[in-house]
Amino acid sequence: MSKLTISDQRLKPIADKVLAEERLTVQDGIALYRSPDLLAVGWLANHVREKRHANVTYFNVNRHINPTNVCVAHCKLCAFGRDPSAPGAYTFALEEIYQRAEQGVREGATEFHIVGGLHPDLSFDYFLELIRGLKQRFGSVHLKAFTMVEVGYFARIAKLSVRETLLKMKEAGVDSLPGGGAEIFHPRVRKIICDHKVSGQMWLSIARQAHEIGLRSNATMLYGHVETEEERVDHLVKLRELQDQTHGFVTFIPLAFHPDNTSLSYIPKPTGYADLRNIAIARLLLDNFDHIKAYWIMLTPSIAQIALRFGANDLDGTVVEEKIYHDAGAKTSEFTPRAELERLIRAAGRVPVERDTLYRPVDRSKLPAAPPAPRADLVSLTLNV
Ligand code: V47
Repeated sequence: MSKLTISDQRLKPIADKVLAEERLTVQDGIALYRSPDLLAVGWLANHVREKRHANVTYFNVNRHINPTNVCVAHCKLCAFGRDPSAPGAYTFALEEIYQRAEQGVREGATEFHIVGGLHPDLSFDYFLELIRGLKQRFGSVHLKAFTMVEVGYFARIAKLSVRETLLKMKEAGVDSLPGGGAEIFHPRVRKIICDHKVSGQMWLSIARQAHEIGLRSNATMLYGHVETEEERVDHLVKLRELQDQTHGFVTFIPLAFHPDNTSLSYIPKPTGYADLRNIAIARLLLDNFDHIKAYWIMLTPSIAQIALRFGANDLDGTVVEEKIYHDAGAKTSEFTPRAELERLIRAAGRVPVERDTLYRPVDRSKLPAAPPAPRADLVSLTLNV
């Protein structure tokens, strides 16, 4: 590894702590955000990353499924949610979801990432049925389904406690929860960007309860809108405190705000500099998280690749179909084949390892055979009858 060169001398005491594996404080976090010396911040994050993971960089083969974009929340940050009768509103029938899932299995997916809008007319039972149906058909695929925000909404419409809701989800076949909906926990920010979502406190409480019943989850932070550096550090420290207690978070994913087609479209687009800084500071502050993910869809593959030298040790997956970022103006592809993910990782001097959702290496020779693709002639025959 190259030598650390610090041009911003205020970073020196923080560097000493990182090298001594001491926990960083809120003030350290703010200093890292304010320092112009991004390369030194990145060096320190890379040091921590290499101590934990050496050269290994994870990716997975997954498929995102968004059952509906109909949503009652009307978050200002979001370009995905629609009113039921708005142009572009959709809700998949269960059969359509199973078809998408089957295609995912044929492509080798080991994970379905399932999140959607807060639909005013679909019951909690509909979503339980969806999960049961997926588990029945594709039992070996990990179901990472429903954010804390959706769990809070299900509990409300089904008139259940959060714990009962989570237990029913687990019983139906949910294996873990994705990290979305966390945004920034501070109430000042939530009031502006996502007024009707569960509070930050509630998001954390739902995550805690999920972990307590054995459902692990991810965590995210949405940056680059109206939040201050103090509010970002507060968000990260709150996640660190909960992780100290539950050890239930698997990975942390910093998410850059994409403004197009949202009510906050006057906010400038994220910069590569901000992206790398957020990855690096997450790696440094979240000393009790094993993994920091550079989500290539949001960062672009080029920045995600550089992030592998700024603290990240995971590129996320093949994804295939992505709506939340693309509705908000993302110009990335919706799909990156595994060979390309491996190429990006190798070109950054790292060693690619395919993982499952819980970061166990995937041995493809042990996976069940994928179902055969439907024969085009038979499909058209059926449709013609
Ligand atoms: O919860 C919504 C964010 C999240 C916008 O857990 C936006 O493995 C930017 O959580 N600009 C969904 N961001 C994505 C997400 C995620 C992605 C990849 C992996 C995992 C995981 C989770 O996207 C939302 C919200 O925080 N979001 N709208 C927007 N306009």
